[in-house]
Amino acid sequence: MGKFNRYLITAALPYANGPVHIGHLAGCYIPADIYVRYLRAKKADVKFVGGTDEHGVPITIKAMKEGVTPQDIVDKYHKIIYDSFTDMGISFDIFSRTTKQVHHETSAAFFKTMYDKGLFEEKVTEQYFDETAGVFLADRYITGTCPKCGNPNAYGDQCEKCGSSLSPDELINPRSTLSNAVPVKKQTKHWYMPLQNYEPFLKEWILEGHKEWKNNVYGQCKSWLDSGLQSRAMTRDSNWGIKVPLPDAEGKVLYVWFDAPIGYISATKELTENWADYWCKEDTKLVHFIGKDNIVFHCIIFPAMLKAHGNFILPDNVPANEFLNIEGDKVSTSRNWAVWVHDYVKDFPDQQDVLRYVLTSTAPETKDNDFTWKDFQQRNNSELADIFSGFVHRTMVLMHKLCGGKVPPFHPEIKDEKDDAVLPNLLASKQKIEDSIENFRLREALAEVIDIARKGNKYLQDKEPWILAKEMEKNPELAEKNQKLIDNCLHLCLQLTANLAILANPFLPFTAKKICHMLKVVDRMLDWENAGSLNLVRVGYSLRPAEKLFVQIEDAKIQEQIDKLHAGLVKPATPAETAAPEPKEVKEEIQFEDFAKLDLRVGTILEAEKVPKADKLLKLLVDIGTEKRTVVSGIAAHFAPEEVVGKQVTLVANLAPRKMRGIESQGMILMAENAAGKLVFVNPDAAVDAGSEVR
Ligand code: B3M
Ligand code: ZN
Repeated sequence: MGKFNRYLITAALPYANGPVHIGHLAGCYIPADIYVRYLRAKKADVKFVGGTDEHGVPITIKAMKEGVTPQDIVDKYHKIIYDSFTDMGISFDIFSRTTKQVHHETSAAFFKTMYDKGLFEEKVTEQYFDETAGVFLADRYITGTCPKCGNPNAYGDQCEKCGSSLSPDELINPRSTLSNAVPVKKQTKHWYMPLQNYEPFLKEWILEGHKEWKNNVYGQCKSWLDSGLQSRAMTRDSNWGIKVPLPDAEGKVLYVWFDAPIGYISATKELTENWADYWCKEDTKLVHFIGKDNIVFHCIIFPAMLKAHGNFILPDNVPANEFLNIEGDKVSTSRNWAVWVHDYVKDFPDQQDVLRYVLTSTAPETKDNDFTWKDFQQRNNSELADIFSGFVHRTMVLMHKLCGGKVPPFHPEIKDEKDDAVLPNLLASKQKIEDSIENFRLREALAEVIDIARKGNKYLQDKEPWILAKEMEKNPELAEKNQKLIDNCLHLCLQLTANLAILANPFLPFTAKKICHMLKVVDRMLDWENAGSLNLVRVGYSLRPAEKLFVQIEDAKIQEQIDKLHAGLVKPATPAETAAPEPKEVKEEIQFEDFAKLDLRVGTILEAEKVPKADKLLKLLVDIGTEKRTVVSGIAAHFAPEEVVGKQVTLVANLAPRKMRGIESQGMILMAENAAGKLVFVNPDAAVDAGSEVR
C-alpha cells in the first residue's frame, strides 16, 4: 500500500439506455468490488464511486426508438441498473447520475476553467446535417459503410465490426440514424481540445511512468500515442446534455465523453464534504476499473483534461479487462445475445456468489474469454459445492457429531507435522492472495482461496476423524487419545473455516456472511488482519447447525438457461432475405435515343402518407429541385410513411401522369427488389442536390 493514504476507486458509468449484462459485471464491476472490499477489510480509507452515464447519443437514440423522452429512458434504466448492482453485492459508496445538478455544475465549471486558460481551439467546420430532422449528425447519429472493412453499419465514431475509430467524414454512403436521410454538409462551431499538445506529457507519464500497467492497457495507450493524437471536439450540437457554459453557445452541449468521467468527481462531491482530499492530494491512489472499449478515454483524454485543468491528481492505474463472450459468440445487445443480470438474480435467487465466483475465475483479464453455462455448472459443482462448501460442511457436521456442537480444544502435546503445516500454509496463501489482489490478478487470488479449502479437505481426509470415532466405539481404551486427535483435527478445521470466510469475503461476500452466522461470530471478524490467526473461534463456544454454502446445480436448470439464451436471440435476416434475386434475362436491345427519352431525376421525399383504403400505396411529395411532385407509389407494405421522409430517390420525371385511387401520380420512383421481395430505393451513393439528373 506504501505511499498512499487513501483510495478512490471508480467503475465505469454504464449508459442508462439498457440493463446490464454479465459482461459488464465481469469487465469491471466485480473486479472493482473485490478490490474495494479487500481495501475496506484492510481498514484503508477508501471510497467506491459509480453511477449512470445519462447523456450522449445512445440515450437520445433509445428515446427516439421508444417514442419517449430521454429523461424517461434514463429514469427507467438508472433504476434497473442500480438494482442489478445492489442485488449482486456491488458495494458502491455512491451510485449517482450524470443528470444531477451537482454534475452539471461540476462539468460546466471544469469546461469553463479550461476555456479561461485558453486551452480550447474554436473551429467552424462543415459537418453532416440531417435536413429532415434538423440536427447535426455526430457519433452514433450517423451510419455508413466502414472504409476499413466494408461493414455497411459502421457508426460515425466507430466501426463495431473491425473496431476502427472513425469520424463521420470517413464513412462511405453516410446516412442519418434518425431519418435514414442522406445528410448534407453544414457549418457549425465547436470547441476542440488539441490533444497533440499533451502528447509529450502522456508519453512520459504512461510510457515511462506506468510500465506496471496491464499489458493490454499499456499496449493500447502506446499504439494511440505512437500514431499521434489530434484535436478532438469536446462539444456537440444537441439539446440533451450539459449546456456549454459560454454566451454564444446556443444548442451546444458538452461531448458526453467530456462530462462522463467528470462524473466520478461529481459523485465524490455528492458523497463527502472531503471530496477534495480524494481528488487533489497526491497521496490518494485513484484507480479506474473499466472495460477495454473505454481505455483511450480513461488513459488519454481524461488524464489530458485533468492535467489541463490543473487541480486534480491522475489515475495511478486503469486495470481494464477485455471482453467476455457468451457461449462462443460476442455479446450483442441488439441481437439479445446476453445474460442479463436482472434475469440471473430472478432465476438463481440467493446464488449471487456463484456468478461472482464464475465471472471472477473466468474473467477476461488478459484476453477475451468465454462464458458458457456448462462451465458455470461445472465450476459451481466441483469448485464451490464439492471443494469449498464440502470442506466447511464436513467440518461443521463432524464437529456437531464428534465434539458435541462446540469448538473443541487443541492439545499441543499430541500434535503432528500435518497439524504443524496448517499455519504456515495458511500464511503463505494469505500472502499470495494479497499480492495477487494488489496487482489486479483476481483469478489467481481466488484460485488460491479455493486451494485453502482443497488443502483443508486433504487434511481432513488424512486425519480421518470418523475412523478415530469408530475405533473408540469398539475399543474404549482408545477413547481419551482418539478424542484428543479428533479435537485437534476439528479445532484446526474450524479455524481454517473462519480464515476462509475472511479470505473469500472480497470475492464471495454473501458466503462469508453465512460462515460468520454459522460460527456465531460478528462481521468484524472479517477484518483482513485476522486472517492467519488460529484463534478466531473460541474453544467451548457452541455453534449453529451445519448449512450448505453451495449446492449442486442440475443439468435441467442449466439447459433451461441455454434454451432461454437461444430463444431470446433476435435472428439476423435469413439467407433468403439477403440472397441475390434469381437473375432475369436481359430485355431486348434499345438504342441510345430510346434511353435519352427518359428524364431521370434525383428527388427528396418531403412528405409521405398512406392512401386511404389502399394497403399498398403511399402518397409522396417529392422535391425535384424545380418543382414538387405528388407521386403515388406501391411501397406501403415495405415502408412506414415516417421511414421514407428525407430519403433521396430516383424519379422518372417525364412519365405521363396517371390517376391512382383518384390521386394524380406525377412520376414513378425506381426501386430494386431482393429475392425475398423486399423493395429498396435506388439512390445516389452520396447526397446530391434535389433535381440532379441521372444519366
Ligand atoms: N458510458 C461507455 C460504456 O458504458 C460509457 C462509460 C463512461 S465511464 C466515464 O461503456
Ligand atoms: Zn470496419
